[in-house]
Amino acid sequence: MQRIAESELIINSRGAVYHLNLRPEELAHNIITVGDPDRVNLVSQYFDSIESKFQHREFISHTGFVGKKKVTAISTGIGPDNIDIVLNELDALVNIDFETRQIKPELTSLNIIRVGTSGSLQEDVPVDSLVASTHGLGLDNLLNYYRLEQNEQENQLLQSFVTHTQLNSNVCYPYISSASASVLKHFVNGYHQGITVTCPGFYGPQGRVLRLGIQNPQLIDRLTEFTFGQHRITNFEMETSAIYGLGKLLGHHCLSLNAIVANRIQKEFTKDADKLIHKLIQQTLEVISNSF
Ligand code: R1P
Ligand code: URA
Repeated sequence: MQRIAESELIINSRGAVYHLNLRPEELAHNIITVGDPDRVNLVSQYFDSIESKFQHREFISHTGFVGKKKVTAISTGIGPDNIDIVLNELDALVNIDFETRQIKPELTSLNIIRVGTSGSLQEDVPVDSLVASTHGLGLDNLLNYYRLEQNEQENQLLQSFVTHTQLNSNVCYPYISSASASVLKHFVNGYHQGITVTCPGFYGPQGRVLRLGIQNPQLIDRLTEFTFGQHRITNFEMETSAIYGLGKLLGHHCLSLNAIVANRIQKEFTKDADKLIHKLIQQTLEVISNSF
C-alpha cells in the first residue's frame, strides 16, 4: 500500500497531527465540533471527567467521559476552509497508521456532531429555537475540489436551486450532502428540521449590507422561498455542507445542530445566546451518553 509522504500528512515532534495537535490515542470516537474556541470549555464542563486538553492555533480540544461514553469537544474556528483541515485530520487520526503512513485496512467511522450558531431564514423558525440540518447545501465551493457524487434527486434539487436563486457559476457551484440518518433520528423532538445553507462568509455571502453593495440583493428572499418536494431551507451558517460532504466521503456519521441566534426575516437577534447554546450542548451530550 502507498506510503503518505511527510509533506502530505504533517506529524509533529510529539507524534501528533499538525493542526489539531492530537495523537491517535488522544481522540474519542464521539466528537462535538464547535466554531468558537471558548465553547470547548462550555462543552467539557458537563463531562464527568476530563482526560486531556490540547491546543494549537484555534483548534482547542478537550477529551473526557460523559457516563461511559468517551467524547472529544474540538473547536474548528469559522468556515469551510477550517473544516477541510479538521475533518481530514480527524479522519487521519483513526484511519491512517502514523507509523507506516499507510491507510489502515479496517476503517473507523466517527460520530461527528456540530454544535453551532446560525441565522434562520424562516418566520416560523424563531430565535432561540434549534434546527437539526437534514442537508448541507454548500455555496462555499469546498467539495468541488473533491469527487463528491450527488444522486439524481440531489442533482435535481441543485438544478432547481440554481434556477430559483440565479446564483450562477460566476459566484459558485452549489453542492449538497445529507446528515447521517442514524444520528439525525435522535434529534427530532424539540428540533426544526430542514436544509441548512452554508456560506463562505457572514456578511455579503449571507446578504448582509453594511457599507458594501452585494451582487444578489434578492438572495435572502430566494433562499426563504425555495422548496423542493417537502424540503425547504431553514437556516444558514458557515460549516455544515463542508462537514456533511467530507464526512460522507470519508465514511463518518455527521450531524449539524444549530442554535438559532438570529432571524433574518423578523430581523431579530437572541437576547441570551449563552442559555440557548448551553441547552443544545446538554441535549447533545444526553443523546451521546444514552443512545450512542
Ligand atoms: C459566524 O458568527 C459563526 O457562527 C456560526 C457560523 O457557522 C460561523 O462559524 O457557527 P459557530 O457558532 O459554531 O461558530
Ligand atoms: N452564524 C451565521 O453564520 N449567521 C448568522 O446569522 C448567525 C450565526
